[in-house]
Amino acid sequence: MTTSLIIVPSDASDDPDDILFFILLAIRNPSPRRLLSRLILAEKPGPLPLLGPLFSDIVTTMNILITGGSGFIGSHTTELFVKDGHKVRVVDDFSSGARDNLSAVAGEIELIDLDIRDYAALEAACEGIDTILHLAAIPSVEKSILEPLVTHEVNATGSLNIIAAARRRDVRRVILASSAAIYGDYDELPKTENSPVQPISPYAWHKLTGEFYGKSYGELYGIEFLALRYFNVYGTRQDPKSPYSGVLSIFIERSLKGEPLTIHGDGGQTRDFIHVSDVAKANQLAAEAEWPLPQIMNVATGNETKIIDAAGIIQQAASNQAGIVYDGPRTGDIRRSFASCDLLEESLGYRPLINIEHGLTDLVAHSG
Ligand code: UD2
Repeated sequence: MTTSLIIVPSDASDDPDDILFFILLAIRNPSPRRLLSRLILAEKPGPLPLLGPLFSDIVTTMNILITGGSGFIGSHTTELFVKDGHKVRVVDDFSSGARDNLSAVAGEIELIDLDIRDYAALEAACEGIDTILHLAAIPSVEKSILEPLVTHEVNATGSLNIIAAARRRDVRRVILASSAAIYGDYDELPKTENSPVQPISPYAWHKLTGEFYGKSYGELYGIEFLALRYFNVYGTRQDPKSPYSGVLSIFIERSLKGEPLTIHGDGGQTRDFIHVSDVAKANQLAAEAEWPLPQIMNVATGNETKIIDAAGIIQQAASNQAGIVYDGPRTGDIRRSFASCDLLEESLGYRPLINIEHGLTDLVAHSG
């Protein structure tokens, strides 16, 4: 890991109140990055002027391996790390991702075409890496029900491969992309990291298995392990083509074609929809934050949105008058889902920024 010091020019504010404010925040927030995000959250007039002649941003660059880096969440996250000056190695087998998703950073990353089931190749790819962000998976509940063995191999054994390879190659930190699916149908709301886990699909078991392996390796070998439980992620590059794609990507595609939207059930079911750029930011902060951190964190907004309301926002943004067709509810559909994201805020100093109206309107505008 490389650490460099950047000195802020001394023409910044030397107001004693600002300097005192900065020192107090610095004491409470030993991580410079966390400090900066706190400064932004505090709505003071921009972080740099506050630092004054005292200086101070310590920028730490790392060698990060992102599995599934060409996918929907992976490619947005990869772009963010590159933008921030980190050295990124992407491992992907392009089973659901695409090289095109990485076109903006193609010359700036190392890209290795491999399947995470190939342990030897994976271990070699971990050489010289500080942190792994493990996003590669077959992220489909339905596929895990239809093909439990192959999805187990990729999602569960694949995660163990990552953690075992990290240990062999002295990788300091492993971050696993986990899922709200782990909470299953338990009706406590909002879901906190202490809510009981009740997997009701092979996919949820795969993710929970990865969490347990990670925790064990943390205890046995001192690997800094954390699992981020993503809720319903949406944004550009999400594939709308399968019937099991995220509801918002399906609604946007149909709206742009002027087709009616199909709602399963009465549309009163809710989800905690989080924009992919907020997820990418949470990934980045989790990689950069100082240890210790909680081992499990929800990545969500804390807001619940009815499916019928999301449909309305999309139809309006796309000027789609084709209406809604109601279909029977999906078997096993969860009625309400939203998360507490207090732990995310306390630990990483971050609260997702993009609200659903803005996120969807913008997405429709960019999907045309
Ligand atoms: C999400 C994940 C799933 C699993 C699950 C765990 C996605 C795409 N799916 O399923 O992999 O992790 O959470 O709890 O992230 N709907 C419609 N019309 C449509 C499509 C969907 O009404 O054309 C409804 C669907 O019945 C559900 C809601 O929209 O009530 C959200 O569906 P989803 O598939 O986007 O997400 P979810 O939470 O069911």
